[in-house]
Amino acid sequence: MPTYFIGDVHGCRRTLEALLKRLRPKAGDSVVFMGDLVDRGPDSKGVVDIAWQLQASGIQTVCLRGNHEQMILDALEDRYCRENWLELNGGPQTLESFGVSKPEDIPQKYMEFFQAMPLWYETEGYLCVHAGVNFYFPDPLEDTISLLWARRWYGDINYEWLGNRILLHGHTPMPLETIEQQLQRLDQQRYLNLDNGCVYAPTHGDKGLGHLLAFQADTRQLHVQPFVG
Ligand SMILES: [Mn+2]
Repeated sequence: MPTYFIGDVHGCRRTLEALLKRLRPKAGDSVVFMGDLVDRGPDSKGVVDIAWQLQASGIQTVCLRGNHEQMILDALEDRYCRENWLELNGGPQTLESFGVSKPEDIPQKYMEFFQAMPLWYETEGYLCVHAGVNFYFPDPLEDTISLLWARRWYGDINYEWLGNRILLHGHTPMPLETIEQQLQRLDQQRYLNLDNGCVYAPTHGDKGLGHLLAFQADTRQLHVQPFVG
């Protein structure tokens, strides 16, 4: 019953399909998405639909909320957030995947899904967050802004609080080489980034980015799927 943790998909539906074709998860297995399923890439709707198909086929599927799902929710509430999402954060591609021109027209069941996404998830000794953790909070999992947005927190890790858990996260694209080094030092450092910037393959492929990653809990194997355009 393997558990697979999948990094930031960002609408790269074809790449996700290629990765799942290799992993072949079965009923009873678990798939955990690290957030940012949507925005920037060509088919955000299709990525959410795949997550729903996995769940429907008996695979326990968890989709963490990333800052990009949060931005869609916020776009409905606030004009500044809406402009920010549309101008800087790949919102138009997401709207296009739904065949709509404004966030109000995204079907309600998708918005309810984004709203219901958990901000963290713990399983088999792995604590999963989208972005990071604010270790200066009395309860680090209560700083929801950091769970969605934090960067550069490795130096702040409170190992006493973390205990024997390993922190998995996404959000900050890092070169594959860096991520493979983290994997080698997993027992000492106890963190692993699963965001290799899949969606940036066309623009930053030469900088070590551009793969969709899946980390398999039982074997500690890193599955590396190159971007499929
Ligand atoms: Mn993010």
